[in-house]
Amino acid sequence: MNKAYLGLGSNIDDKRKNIDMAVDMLRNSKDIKIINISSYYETEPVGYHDQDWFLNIVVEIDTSLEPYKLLEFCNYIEEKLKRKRIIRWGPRTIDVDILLYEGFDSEDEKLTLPHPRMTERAFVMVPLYEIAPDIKINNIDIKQIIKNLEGEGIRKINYDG
Ligand code: GSY
Repeated sequence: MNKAYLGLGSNIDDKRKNIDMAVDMLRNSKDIKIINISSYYETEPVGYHDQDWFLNIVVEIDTSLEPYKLLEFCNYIEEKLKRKRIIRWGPRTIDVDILLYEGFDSEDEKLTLPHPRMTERAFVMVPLYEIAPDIKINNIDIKQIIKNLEGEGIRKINYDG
């Protein structure tokens, strides 16, 4: 089994339901074991601003799928949940991105790992920090990366009240 971290985000329709359905699909795969899930975060859109705020989480998994098979499965989840994405960087039903896959770095444009923009994005780094406070990305301590993030809006949600 290999450790990987996935970033999930939604900003169309019932965002929490979309995220929960994607997590259920991960959980129901015989090739994936969910190890940890961050809190939900409401996050300001990055890239294209004229759209609703996102709901984002990060999930830690152990998986027997090799990286490209895991990518296929992430794409399958997006298809299954009928991802709508009309504008690049624009609104989407669900995004399931591989952020990190232990022991596998790649510059392939189909699957670049670590995810090429993750260290600039509070909506990835803050939930990742919550579940992996000692991790390094490209040999840089996550605490250092978090300190240098721009002031992008992000708010932790407590659905349990
Ligand atoms: O890369 C994921 C899709 N996405 C997001 C996102 O998930 N959250 C926020 N806050 N902004 C985003 N911009 C894009 S594109």
